[in-house]
Amino acid sequence: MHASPSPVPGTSTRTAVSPEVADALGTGRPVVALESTLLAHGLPRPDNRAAADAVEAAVRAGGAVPATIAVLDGVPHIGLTPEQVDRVCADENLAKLGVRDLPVAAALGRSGATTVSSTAMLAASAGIGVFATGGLGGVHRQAADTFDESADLTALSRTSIVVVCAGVKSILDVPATLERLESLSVTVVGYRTTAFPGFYVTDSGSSLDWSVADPEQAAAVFAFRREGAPGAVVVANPLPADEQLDPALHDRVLAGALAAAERAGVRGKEVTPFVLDHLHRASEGATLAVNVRLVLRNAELAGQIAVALAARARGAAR
Ligand code: PSU
Ligand code: MN
Repeated sequence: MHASPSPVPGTSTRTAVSPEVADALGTGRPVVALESTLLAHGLPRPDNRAAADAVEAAVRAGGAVPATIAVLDGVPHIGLTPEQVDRVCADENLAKLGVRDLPVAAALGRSGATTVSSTAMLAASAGIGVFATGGLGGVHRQAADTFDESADLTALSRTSIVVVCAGVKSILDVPATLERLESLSVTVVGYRTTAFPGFYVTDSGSSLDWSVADPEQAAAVFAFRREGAPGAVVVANPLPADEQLDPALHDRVLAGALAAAERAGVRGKEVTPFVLDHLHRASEGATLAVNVRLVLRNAELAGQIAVALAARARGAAR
């Protein structure tokens, strides 16, 4: 199967949509976007390759068509062939592309993995309503000094999409990130909980005002959000307590990872990959297993929400 470039309304005519995704979008079947930065920069090689397949399978288990997004030779691809996923997972020098990097990659013909910010933007422009990831980027713990705040936040303030995640990465300042999400008017709901999840752990310690009980409610919230104001609906989906990382282990390895990043003088977009990699090593793979598990759960729930959204659209058309 080859992804033949087909133009998407509202995006560069050089965006390539895979035949399966184009067909699903054209016939109103549910589609879930998946990002590639978590594969290329968040999970170690070669485990990332199996994770990529498992995440797509989880979307299908939820009832939707997966659309993994990456930029290859300057062209944003929505839906990848197995060979293209190989490339994303194997290339050690693959760039990490946020929204601001997309025009440069396009102009210079470069390849890169897309973050939450750029994946959300490309997905929404292609008409995809639901996106699954692991944990959002946000306000880093030293942000008062470094100003390091993920572009994910501002992108979500202006992009109409549902993002299913396990909260924000626990390497961040979680309460500060929730404050920024409020300032930016991003809708945030817990999935069957008002305890905001803490990525590797079930409960971050921060709480939410709202929760939804099922995929239909999540889809309904998004339907109203889309009519009202641009911006995302974040569906925060916690790991069950018996599947989370041991919170004591979490706190111990996290402190070590943040200290190592500080000592190494890591800055900018290298911080998140560096800290995640350190955690995977320091926990002897425990954070890696939990990271993959939470992404799979989010992908399946995203598939179910996409199904509910497609059913609403059919109902409205009747
Ligand atoms: N979720 C994961 N692992 C990841 C990410 C999300 O489980 O590696 C990625 C996403 O692509 C997100 C990025 O956009 O981390 C945030 O990077 P930064 O903090 O540099 O904005
Ligand atoms: Mn940053």
